[in-house]
Amino acid sequence: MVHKPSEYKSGVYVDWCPGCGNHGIVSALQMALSELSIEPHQLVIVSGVGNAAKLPHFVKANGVHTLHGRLLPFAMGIKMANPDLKVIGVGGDGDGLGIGAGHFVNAGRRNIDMVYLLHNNGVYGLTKGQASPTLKLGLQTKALAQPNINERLVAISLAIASGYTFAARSYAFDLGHLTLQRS
Ligand SMILES: Cc1ncc(C[n+]2csc(CCOP(=O)(O)OP(=O)(O)O)c2C)c(N)n1
Ligand SMILES: [Mg+2]
Repeated sequence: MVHKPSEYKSGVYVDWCPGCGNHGIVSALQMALSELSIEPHQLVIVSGVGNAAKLPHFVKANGVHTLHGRLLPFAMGIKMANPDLKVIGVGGDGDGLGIGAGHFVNAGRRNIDMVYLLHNNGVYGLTKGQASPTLKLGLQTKALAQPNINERLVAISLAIASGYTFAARSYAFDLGHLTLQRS
């Protein structure tokens, strides 16, 4: 049965700030689910902690909001125990590449059949803008006393080095590219 993208909205109030890229990502996800005709009951979305990690609340599907940085072990366990389910992990760059960096690397080694959406905004958004591992050297956010003194981690390079066999990067408001639509 085909569902319109709007039918993948959960009805939970979306409390991300106006203009935040997270809105683009959840819209693209709902468009992709519609295009692939995925039934909400066949899907599980698993997140860690952060602004990005609120996403499972906003999508009509099964959802688990787990611990900071620990979404990948949860998601991999769900997929291995229930291979017929579609499993999507989602979280921020702090969640996935800071506290969860070890899981990020080892999930690539396993490379099981699931999707991981990493919202990369360069900051710990939920806790007001501290530098995440992907913030560029020399950038200063409101929460930093001085410009960032660390080199950034490039998520896509780490993904490829870790063994992920499909790794792609896009822009949060390029919905056509995010959903791999061709004009
Ligand atoms: C174990 C633990 N350490 C620290 C925190 C505080 N904390 C909450 S969210 C967060 C980082 C969020 O950044 P990111 O994952 O990039 O998500 P964003 O808010 O930018 O989408 C931190 C450090 C926590 N909740 N749990
Ligand atoms: Mg972030």
